[in-house]
Amino acid sequence: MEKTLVIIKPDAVERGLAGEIISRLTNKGLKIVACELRLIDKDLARRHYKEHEGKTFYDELVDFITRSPSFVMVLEGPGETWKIVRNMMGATDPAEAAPGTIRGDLALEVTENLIHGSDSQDAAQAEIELFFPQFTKPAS
Ligand code: IDP
Ligand code: MG
Repeated sequence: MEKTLVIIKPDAVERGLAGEIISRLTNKGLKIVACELRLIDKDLARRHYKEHEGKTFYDELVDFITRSPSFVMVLEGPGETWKIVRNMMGATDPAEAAPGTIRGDLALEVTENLIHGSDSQDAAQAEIELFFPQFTKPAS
C-alpha cells in the first residue's frame, strides 16, 4: 500500500466543497488513514511550499494557505496513490484542467485551485512526515 498527502485548501473548505472532494477521492477507492481540519501556520506553510520560495506568487500562496482552516489528509491505495490523486486533481491552472477533474470541474483561479497532492512518492513521504509526524516518527 502507498500513502500520499492531500490538502483540501482554504478556498474549498470556505466554499463547502470539502465533502464533494473527499467523496470523489473515497469513491475512487482510496482510504483515509489520517485527517485533520487544521489552520496551517506560516512556518508550516513556508516549509511545505519551500520549493516555490522566491517565485512571484510565493507570498500570496503562503497568505492563501494560512487564511482559514484546511482539511489535511493521508490517503492510501494499492499503489501509485500520489499519481491517482494528481490525475483526479487536474492541471495546476484550472483553466487548463480537464473536465472531470476536481480543478477542471470546480475551480477558476490558479492560486485558489482547491487541492494539493504530493507530486511523487518521495514528496508524499516527506509531506506526511511534515504534517503528521506522530504517525511516521517513533515516540521518544
Ligand atoms: P500543484 O499544486 O499543481 O503541484 P505547484 O506548481 O506545485 O502546483 O504550485 C503550488 C501552488 O501554488 C498551486 O497549487 C497554486 O495554488 C499556486 N500557484 C502555482 N502557480 C501559480 C501562479 O502562477 N500564480 C499564482 N499561484 C500559483
Ligand atoms: Mg506542487
